[in-house]
Amino acid sequence: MKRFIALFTLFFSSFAYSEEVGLSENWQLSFQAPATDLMSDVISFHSYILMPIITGISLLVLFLLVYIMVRFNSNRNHVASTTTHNTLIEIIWTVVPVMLLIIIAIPSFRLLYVSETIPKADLTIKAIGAQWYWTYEYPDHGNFSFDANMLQEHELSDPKLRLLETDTQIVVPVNKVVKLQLTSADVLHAWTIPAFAVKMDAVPGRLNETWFKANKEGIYYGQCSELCGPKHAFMPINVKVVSQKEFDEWISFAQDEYASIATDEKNILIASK
Ligand SMILES: [Cu+2]
Repeated sequence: MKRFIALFTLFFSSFAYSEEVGLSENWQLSFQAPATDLMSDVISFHSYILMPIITGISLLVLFLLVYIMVRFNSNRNHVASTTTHNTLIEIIWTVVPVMLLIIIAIPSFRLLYVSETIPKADLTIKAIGAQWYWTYEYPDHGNFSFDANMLQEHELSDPKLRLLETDTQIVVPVNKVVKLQLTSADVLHAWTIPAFAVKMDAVPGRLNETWFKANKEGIYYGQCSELCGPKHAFMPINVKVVSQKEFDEWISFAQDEYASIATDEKNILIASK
């Protein structure tokens, strides 16, 4: 009985989402807590439209199977029925699935449209995938750029978020539309933050665009989501969502910090020539 209750709770907890901000948790079945309106809508779509339909279909099929096994087994039916067609049933099993698909398609297309249409952006960030790290540029803020490399296990502090933490983080202000431009320096990568409902391929020689507007401060974690080579699992993504004031402070820090790295690299290049 205990096991049954545990399974039951597990099943229904899949309708809800984790409360941990920006992070998955052990034994989690469903989504991370949403941090954008788009992700909230995706979760509602899953929980209030898809799950009830799927559950209804599964229960109906299960009921029909059990009913047929009990009612029409050979012990109870010595002479098999030879019925082959029933017009009414055929109309029902064609029309009902079509209606269900339409019910699913309308909100699904709406979500697709929202995710594809970029509103007027408050800031632009360019992410460049590379084997096996991400480079970020802030073209609206002095065009500084920096790399984000995964922290090794001995570099992690508590709580140890293995394969998730990077040495630098992109910082964005809360409740602002961020336009994200994506490309790659070598092979296909994909930039993903589950809590934002953002997943976009980074393709060499092509500039993809997507957007997000985070409505909760916190650190959000994601991982490269396109098989890009042996270290595919080792190029995580960190986004730190902060207040506008903290963002402005970070920008002035980053302009000094990362501009000097760029100058150093340039000097090394010049020196090596
Ligand atoms: Cu990758």
